[in-house]
Amino acid sequence: MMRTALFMSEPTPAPFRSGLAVLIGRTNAGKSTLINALVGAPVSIVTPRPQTTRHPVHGVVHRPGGQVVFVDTPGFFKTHKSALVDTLHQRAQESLQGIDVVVHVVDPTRDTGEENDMVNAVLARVSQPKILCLTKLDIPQRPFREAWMRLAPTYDAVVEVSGLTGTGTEELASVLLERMPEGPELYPVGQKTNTTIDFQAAELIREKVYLYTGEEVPYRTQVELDSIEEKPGADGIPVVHVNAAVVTPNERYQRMLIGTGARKIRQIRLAAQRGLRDLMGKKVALELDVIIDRKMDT
Ligand SMILES: Nc1nc2c(ncn2[C@@H]2O[C@H](COP(=O)(O)OP(=O)(O)OP(=O)(O)O)[C@@H](O)[C@H]2O)c(=O)[nH]1
Ligand SMILES: [Mg+2]
Repeated sequence: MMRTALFMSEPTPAPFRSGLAVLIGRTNAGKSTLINALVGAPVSIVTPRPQTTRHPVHGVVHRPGGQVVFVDTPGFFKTHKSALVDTLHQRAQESLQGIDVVVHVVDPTRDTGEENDMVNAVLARVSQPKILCLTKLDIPQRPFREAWMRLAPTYDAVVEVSGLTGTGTEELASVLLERMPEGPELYPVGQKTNTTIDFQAAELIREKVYLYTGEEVPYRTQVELDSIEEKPGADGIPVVHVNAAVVTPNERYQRMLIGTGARKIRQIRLAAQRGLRDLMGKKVALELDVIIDRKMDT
């Protein structure tokens, strides 16, 4: 009798929830920075240049009550028309399939421009719950905050965050988790992303290409990883040998990537080598070629 009473008074445990939340927004809004803050690791590359993200990278947030898998997407960008821009917009839209919640990431320091009209057109076709996420909360002047706040009634919730400092990210994770369906873990405990080490290494090199080259050069390049192999160094300490190539469509871009006296490619290589060392936690020797693939020149 006593036992039954005790048993009856115990609260029913909350169900485990899991699902996919896609981050969508204009380019440079801060989607990748936010995903990295949520996960607590650099799963997606970040640069100040538009259209940095090219692939829908997953960032996994594990909580005792569930799991939220964030899907990063290429940002919408209106400035120039190219095959790459079209592909990126296509990928962003495809990322909305099979997801549970949509997070519209906006930068309240910038005007709600044409690119946001493109995002709104995509969001209008979405039936899943929509969360408005205003980021860059660490910047004191956010002149477009009020304009976005007026749109709050058209969303299921509004959250303000800073991807840079992490403020508000815990709240965003909770708001999303409570909207996820009941279900098992989608990724094993501890796994932070869906990408391979080869992909991460190639992305890290691409990040440095974006940071060290100007104008349209980053948009006329891709990075291919040829091999990653660990060998004992002269002092017995293992060295990870990474061979990769920056691929570009013609000699003009090749020259720009190599730079006078090969200074540009050396800068890229050394910065990438440092990044790879941090990523792998081991000594890294990076060999980086710049090669031409004329098929890209279409
Ligand atoms: N101050 C501040 N800067 C931020 C914040 N989030 C992102 N940034 C900066 O904004 C720029 C763009 O950030 P990303 O995270 O690459 O933006 P994105 O939305 O992923 O951009 P795409 O991949 O091009 O669509 C970078 O220079 C970031 O450092 C933030 O919360 N505060
Ligand atoms: Mg990005």
